[in-house]
Amino acid sequence: MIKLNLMVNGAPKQVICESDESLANVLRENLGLTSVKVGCGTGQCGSCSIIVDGKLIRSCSMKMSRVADGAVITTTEGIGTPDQLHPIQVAWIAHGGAQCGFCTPGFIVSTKALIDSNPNPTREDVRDWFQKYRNACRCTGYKQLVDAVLDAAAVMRGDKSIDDLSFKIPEDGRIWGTNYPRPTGVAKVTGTLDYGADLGIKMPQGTLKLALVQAEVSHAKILSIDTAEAEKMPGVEKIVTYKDIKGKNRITGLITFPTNKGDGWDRPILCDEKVFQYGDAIAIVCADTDKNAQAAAAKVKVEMERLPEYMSAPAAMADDAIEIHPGTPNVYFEQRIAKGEETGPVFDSAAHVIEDDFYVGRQPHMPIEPDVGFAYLDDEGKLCIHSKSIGLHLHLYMIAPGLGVDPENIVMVQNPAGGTFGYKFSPTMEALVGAACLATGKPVFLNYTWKQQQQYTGKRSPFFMNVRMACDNDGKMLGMETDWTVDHGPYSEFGDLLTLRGAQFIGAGYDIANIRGMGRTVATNHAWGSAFRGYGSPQSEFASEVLVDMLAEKIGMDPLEFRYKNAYRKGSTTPTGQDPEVYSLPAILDAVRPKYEEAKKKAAAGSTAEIKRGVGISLGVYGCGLDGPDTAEIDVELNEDGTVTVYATWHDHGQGADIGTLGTAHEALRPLGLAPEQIRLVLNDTRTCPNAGPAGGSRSQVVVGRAIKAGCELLLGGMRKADGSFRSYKEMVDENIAVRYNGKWTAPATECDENGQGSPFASYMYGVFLAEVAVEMATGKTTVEKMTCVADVGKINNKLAVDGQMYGGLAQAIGLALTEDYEDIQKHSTMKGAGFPYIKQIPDDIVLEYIESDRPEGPFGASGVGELPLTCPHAAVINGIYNACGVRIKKLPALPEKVLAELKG
Ligand code: MCN
Ligand code: FES
Ligand code: FES
Repeated sequence: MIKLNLMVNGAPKQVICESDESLANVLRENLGLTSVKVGCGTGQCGSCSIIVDGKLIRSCSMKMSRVADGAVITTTEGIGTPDQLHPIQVAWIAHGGAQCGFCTPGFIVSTKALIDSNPNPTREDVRDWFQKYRNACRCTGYKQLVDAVLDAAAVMRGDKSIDDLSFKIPEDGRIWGTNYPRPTGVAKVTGTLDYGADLGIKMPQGTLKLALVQAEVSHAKILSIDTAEAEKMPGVEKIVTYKDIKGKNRITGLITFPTNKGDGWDRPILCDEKVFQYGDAIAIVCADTDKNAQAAAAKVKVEMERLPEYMSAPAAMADDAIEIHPGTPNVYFEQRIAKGEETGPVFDSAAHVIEDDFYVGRQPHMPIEPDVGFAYLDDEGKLCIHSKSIGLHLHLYMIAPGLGVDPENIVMVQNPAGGTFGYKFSPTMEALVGAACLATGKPVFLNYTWKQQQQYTGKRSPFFMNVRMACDNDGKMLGMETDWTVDHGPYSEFGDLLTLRGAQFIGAGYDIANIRGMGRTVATNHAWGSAFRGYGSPQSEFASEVLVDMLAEKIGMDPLEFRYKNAYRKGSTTPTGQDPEVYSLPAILDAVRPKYEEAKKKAAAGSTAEIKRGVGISLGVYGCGLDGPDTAEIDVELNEDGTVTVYATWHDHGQGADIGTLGTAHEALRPLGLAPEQIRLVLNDTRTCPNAGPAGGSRSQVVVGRAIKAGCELLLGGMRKADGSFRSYKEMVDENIAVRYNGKWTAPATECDENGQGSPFASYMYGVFLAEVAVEMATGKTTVEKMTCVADVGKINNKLAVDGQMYGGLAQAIGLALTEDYEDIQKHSTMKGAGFPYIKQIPDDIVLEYIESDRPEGPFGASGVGELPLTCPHAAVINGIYNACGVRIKKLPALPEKVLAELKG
């Protein structure tokens, strides 16, 4: 133990701690300064940034033995507070800099250090600074952060006033369509919002800390699990194995497709007979401290017999491959697409045909906040589980039978989440904390390390695709043939649905009358497939968007004009035979055209022998909703003080469920003339909120939004008097009129049939992406210098949120195009190793433009936005690389060595 006297945020503090403890942990746990977030824990993300003796440091990597006695420390708590915000915090809110907000305190401190050393930084200075200090953000794409820093510096210099940055409610009182800041903004920028790990510190005394015993092989038979030595380790309360689990010990995928050859009960909570993938949980150590739990976990002995590891779909499909789940073939689901005429004769008589193979790989989600959660039994004996779940009701039913608890006896709550990007569409640790809580009867807490986040949560499922397209001499597309194979890892949940996306989105955006194809889902031993922003569209549309470029080139047509000729217009149908709800693609392409022509000129002028510049475009389409009659329910209640409360499970990844709910309810309740703060939000707790469905498929603004609108209209109906004025709460009660209403909406949509035909989504989002890239000829390194996107996401509820979605998604698409991967389990288990895009990889020059077509089914004309920016911008980057240097990368990511090899080849 050592004792230090520190000056923390202006106050003297004494700490007594282990000398090898990290400064981040001491600040968080000993001093309660939970604005200091631990993301990567290894110096790669900057979320733990603080200032020590005037220097910006990453406190996770500083041991207490290196902290000088008397050190002066500043954390976000010392920069500003909710009732006294610092200009940096005001600017962060004004520019929408905090989406999930997990990186935010680290950025705020980093910005403070930057402006202290350079009061008038340029945009490039800011970018250099955040790159140097490794401040990483997965949500924002960085541009709004640079905007915020410049504005904050201007205020601090006296060139602008705080008032210049503050949002002013328009005279008509309407916040719909404005930059109204999200309600959680203040808590995020001040570091006062408690995420899962912060809440964990604040759990009651006696809360057990959990450590997992995990597989370090990808496929094996378990022969024995020996916990004897581990049980004797200090502080150990219990070691939970499959024998302690009272239910089926399986997480059910709630199998959706009757033609699936599996039964959906393939994912163990704790492995019993077999290990199916690297990282699988075998046992849980419950102990008094994290360190004791981890030390004991290392002593659990698991005897295994190794089995062949099938690390890709082709390997698992080989004739001699054994069944990963005995009794279920490795190829366990097939989805056909058949639209229009047989394609054989169409291709035989077509003037031009093109065909190629494509691969989009195992993109990791890489939220800065690793997975975290806890469980306890409440006073009614209910099992309460708090986690990052973005589908509380869904997950409750997925884990209840495995745990052996009635669904009515489980309560699920979402903690503020530091980004999920879809990985939390699958349960991760919910069943683990549930099992540990049930086995010990005590509150339990589990925080993954970033490495565990990488190794034991789902990933984007790789698609192996072959696509053929035919067109006539004028470039009119005539037919398409597709074949796609989905590597879904060992667990089947939602794999069939993902495979259907190949039928729905290969070739989306184009009027193609005749399509034939087949897709299949394959079990492998690599990471299990979970939802990831775009869900199947980034794979599907990559193939068609690159092939369209190749076809355009083959017939000597400009790729934009080829797209313009074939884009949906009245009379066109989607690959599933649905009439699009709006036809905005031609207008979007018209808006892109002048920018594209300009970009081509700039690229030609800017190319040298060493650096070739090029321009690529692509088109993206995705549906908003779960397939078919997607439903949401919310409650809305008039309170005694005249305020209104909305109860909903609009789950928040960080995208802005708070502002989404508020903006929609405020618009729906406009006749009441409420100020925004008179609408209260109770979100994401199954005890208090009806089931509004998971926050996947960019569905919430449309589907939950319509339910909110419906509920608010019912409330207004109850409050409205004959003369058109509204009853007060008291009048409602006196007249015995209900003050709480249930709003419900079901999308008028139909699921796809066995031919992949149907009208699965009531609303879609559309966009065209323009990438301007530079390729360094000596190394093959690609830099995206500018991105432009013209999008139609319907009428916009909140402009800051929508811009933020777009910037952040585009950044993830650039990562997908150039660096991100989780193929090599060891190499790709750190942020840097997995190709996480830091600020210098993302252009500062990003241009967004919207065409707001009124959506017939969306609330107040809105469609969704969340996934549009990750549908297919990566194809624009890849097409840009070809345009620059003649190299066509068909297997992502386009790492420098791959581009260089092609250049040399
Ligand atoms: N919005 C709007 N106007 C519109 C459409 C949407 O103002 N016309 C706003 C909404 O109010 C909401 C946001 O944009 O604040 C996204 O809305 P929507 O497209 O309906 O998506 P969901 O709310 O259902 O969010 C889910 C979606 C998905 S599926 C993933 S994955 C995702 C995403 O959003 N993961 C994210 N965005 C993310 N953003 C962050 N920061 N972190 C994630 O993990
Ligand atoms: Fe410290 Fe990531 S750099 S937590
Ligand atoms: Fe930066 Fe989410 S806001 S990681």
